[in-house]
Amino acid sequence: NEKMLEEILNKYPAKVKRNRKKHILIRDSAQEIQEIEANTRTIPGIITNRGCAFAGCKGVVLGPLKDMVHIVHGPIGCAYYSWLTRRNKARADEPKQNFLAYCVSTDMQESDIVFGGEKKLARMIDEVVEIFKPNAITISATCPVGLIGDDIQAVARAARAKHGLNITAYSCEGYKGVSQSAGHHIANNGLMENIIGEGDWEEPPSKYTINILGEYNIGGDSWEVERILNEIGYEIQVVMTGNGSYEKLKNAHVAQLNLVQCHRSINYIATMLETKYGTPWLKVNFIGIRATIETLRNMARYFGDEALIKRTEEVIEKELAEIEPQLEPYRKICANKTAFCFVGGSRGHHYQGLYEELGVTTVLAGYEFAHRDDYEGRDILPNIKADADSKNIPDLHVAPDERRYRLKIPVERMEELKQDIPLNNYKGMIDDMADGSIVVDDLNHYETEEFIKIFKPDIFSSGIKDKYIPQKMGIPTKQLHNYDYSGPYAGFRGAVNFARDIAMGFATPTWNFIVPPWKDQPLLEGTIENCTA
Ligand code: CFM
Ligand code: HCA
Repeated sequence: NEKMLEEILNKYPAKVKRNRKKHILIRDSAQEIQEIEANTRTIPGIITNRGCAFAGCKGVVLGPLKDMVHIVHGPIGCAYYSWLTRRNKARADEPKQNFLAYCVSTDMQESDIVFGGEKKLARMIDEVVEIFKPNAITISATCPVGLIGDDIQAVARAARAKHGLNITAYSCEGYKGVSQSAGHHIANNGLMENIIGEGDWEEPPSKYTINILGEYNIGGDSWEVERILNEIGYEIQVVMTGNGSYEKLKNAHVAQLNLVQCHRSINYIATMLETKYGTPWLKVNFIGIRATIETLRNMARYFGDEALIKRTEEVIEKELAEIEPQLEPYRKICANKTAFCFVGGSRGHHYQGLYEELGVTTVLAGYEFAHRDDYEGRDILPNIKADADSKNIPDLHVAPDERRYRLKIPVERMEELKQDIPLNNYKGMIDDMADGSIVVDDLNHYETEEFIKIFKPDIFSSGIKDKYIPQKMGIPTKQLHNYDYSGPYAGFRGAVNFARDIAMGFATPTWNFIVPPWKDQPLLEGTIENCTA
């Protein structure tokens, strides 16, 4: 309640307290609007889980595109850290066109910082073309590149002319934004400007051609989603960007519908595709059984074809018959448990439904770097004031493509559908949370410990940086970023994998060997005055 929150915040200096107070709320559905501050600078010195703009651009959005070589211009650490650690899986469509297992970097040294690294970068591009012959190349900038003023855009333009290959540069220096979110925006702009629409296709290859946006094939998630969609009869042009490729991305403009899984990282492309090609987007969620079913039904409604609607129901029925018996033993173990669910920019919301279906209540959730609309819903977009940090990354000016713009469905039908399905829209996380639960933006180490002491959740789901805090307190954790060698968790079969993994967490006796601090230390500390005994 309010008092306990106040106590946590009281440990902060006054200025920090004022700041953090705006990033935390207790869910109360009686209030019509609950506002939260998000996408602002982290207080220096607070141990945050956030990453940088380079991580969002190269690591998240560009990195999974498999038939391109992604050059990291900078000291080796940034390249090394973003070298498949996110477990975005890929299989080559064409022989020898999957370069994800390589870590390609200019490995800048002190002398490059002093004398400039442009020549070294140009030489590296020549080498990459010669050795790998990739379909395209990206160059991502790390912090020192911007500080010393290397003009990577000029190097890319020259290399493009020299090699006749799509070579583009991304000025995504780590400091370009307050988190990885800025890097998503930079990558979205670059892909839209330089790759999407480059292909020469004019028509979709099948009746139900779609793109999947904001799905990165972590632990194989998009393979499970594609399996289901293919079975129903959809043609997937490209997944952005999990297991995606330059070859498929360049013809993404032909799709009749764009699905958006992670809105936070890719809403920019979704809206630009609508403006330029007239393709609507549908907010989907393939995490959780109910969410997957609802998504499949919404897709079928969009296309409105009786045969497709029937086929959708058949597939749902068949899939449920397969997974329900498998889920049963795990459901027994998971019943009546509680969870914290703190992830980057959309999973903190997406996983709550899956938890609930397994009997686990989310008592605290939040995002590292999401924006207010991810918490409060898309309708509040007009109320968000852009600050200097968010203005740093310009919105691209996109206009309807004279030749290729087509209305995919009539305007009236679109308006009608919008009443029932999340076309070009989405709800926020706050709306879906139970009264009394806590929503925290940019949760830090101190608050993690304090909230754990209060709620003593049965499981803590987050990332590699914060998972050791709860573990040391005797609480099982579930990595919801790269899934810790497990997955897929999406779709029907993924739900079974997830149930199995968290049930293992609950059932393992390991945690009984760790004594949490509240079992051998008093939660309240103090002295008793005037004690005569
Ligand atoms: Fe989207 Fe993602 Fe996420 Fe994200 Fe990420 Fe990720 Fe994430 Mo880690 S794109 S916002 S920048 S769903 S890498 S696959 S798990 S923080 S919640
Ligand atoms: C990133 C990638 C990351 C990190 C995960 C973590 C991922 O932000 O650069 O902190 O555990 O999902 O791999 O979000």
